Amino acid sequence: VLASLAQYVDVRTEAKETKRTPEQLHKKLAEVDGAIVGLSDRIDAGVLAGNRRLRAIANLGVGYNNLDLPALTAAGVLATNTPDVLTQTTADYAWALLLAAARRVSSAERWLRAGRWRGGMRFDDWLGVDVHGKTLGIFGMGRIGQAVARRAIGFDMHVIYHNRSRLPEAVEHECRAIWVDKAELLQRSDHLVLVLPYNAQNHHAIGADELAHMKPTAVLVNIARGGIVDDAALAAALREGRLAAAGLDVFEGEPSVHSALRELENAVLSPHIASASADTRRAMAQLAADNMLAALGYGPSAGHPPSLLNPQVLGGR
Ligand code: 8YV
Repeated sequence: VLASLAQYVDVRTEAKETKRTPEQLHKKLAEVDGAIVGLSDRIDAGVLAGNRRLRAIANLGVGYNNLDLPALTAAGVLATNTPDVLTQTTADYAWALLLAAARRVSSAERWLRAGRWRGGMRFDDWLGVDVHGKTLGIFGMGRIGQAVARRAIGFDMHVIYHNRSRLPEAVEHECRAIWVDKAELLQRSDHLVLVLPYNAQNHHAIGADELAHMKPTAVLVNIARGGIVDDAALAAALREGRLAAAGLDVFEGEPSVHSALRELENAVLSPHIASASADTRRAMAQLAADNMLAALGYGPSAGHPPSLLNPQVLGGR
């Protein structure tokens, strides 16, 4: 990927283990024509202030709530993301979390590794909840939500979904999914997967009230964004048995994770890795690189980045 960039532009790479501060970002962005950034890089009017050089930001991710798009557009900076290439891998991971949480995989493994499987085991030890044959709720039915739904067919599940807008009938039919309102989604879902984009309107879309309407035998999976779920309210529901289990890949304020969640045996937790397969991460990096080159006017799609988020900027150039 780097070589494909280096054919046309001077590339600077940076190992980044800790989050960059806005001041560091401001300084870095002033020195480059384009930057490939990650979700922990918040690109807003502040970090762009006074920057006359920057022309493109390529986000390494499909979700781009880290980008202030109006600010980038106002500054004349092209912004891109990485849709499609991660859809299937991310949908696979929703299932990994759902199955692991429902069948208590992580907790059982911890128990085994701790050397506690010594004598016999009771017939009714390690009982989980079933996934097959149940009703799967999907909150957010974009590309990834639809890919999650299609996999449910193999588990003989009924799929209901909630989305701002209903899908075309042909897509609903293909996914065998039925639109319901949010209240019905919460009440009827045996298990619920969150795949909606994060924005100010859906901050804590799943909070104490919503959790109170879910079944106590339900598993909640969040592969969307931290902030969509009120993590403190979720931890309380899990601790008090008002929800069977949760599979969480994203957290409010990540990389720190609410201590109450970390203590729970019925929460399967992972560090935002839903798109992390070798093939998909390579494809994401290549798409980000292709977007960057095209935005800077190089390569086969010069001037037309494949996944441009603010085409208005091109009109203004
Ligand atoms: C991250 C994601 O981009 O695409 C998204 O929206 O959340 C992930 O794929 C990935 O973890 C790289 O930071």
